[in-house]
Amino acid sequence: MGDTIFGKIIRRDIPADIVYEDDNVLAFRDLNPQAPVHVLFIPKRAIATLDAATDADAELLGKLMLAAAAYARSEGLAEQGYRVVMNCNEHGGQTVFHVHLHLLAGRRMQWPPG
Ligand code: D5M
Repeated sequence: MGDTIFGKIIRRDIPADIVYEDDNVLAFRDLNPQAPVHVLFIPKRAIATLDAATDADAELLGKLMLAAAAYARSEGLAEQGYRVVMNCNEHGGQTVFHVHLHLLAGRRMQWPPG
């Protein structure tokens, strides 16, 4: 599995605005925010895409979701609500091939997404 820009962020080779970290998950602000709050949650152990995930990744992906939910709650975002998105491969809009969960909040989201 190739390294990505997110691997460099995990290793602190390049800077990022890190807002949350635990043993399994790192979260930092998106460089190109699409909402007033736009944070990316990534597993420290890289999985290229959701399509590449296996049963062995179930716990880690669950932790990713729960970390995003806990962060949203701790930042007071949960009551008004938020959106989490995971893009997969080209038509899904994935550009960085290290699984990541987008947490978007601070405005009313539209549906369907573009
Ligand atoms: O989302 C990839 C996201 O990653 C996209 O919203 C930009 C963001 N990005 C790319 N490089 C960086 C760095 N260095 N810091 C913070 N955010 C970054 P995708 O779902 O793959 O399209």
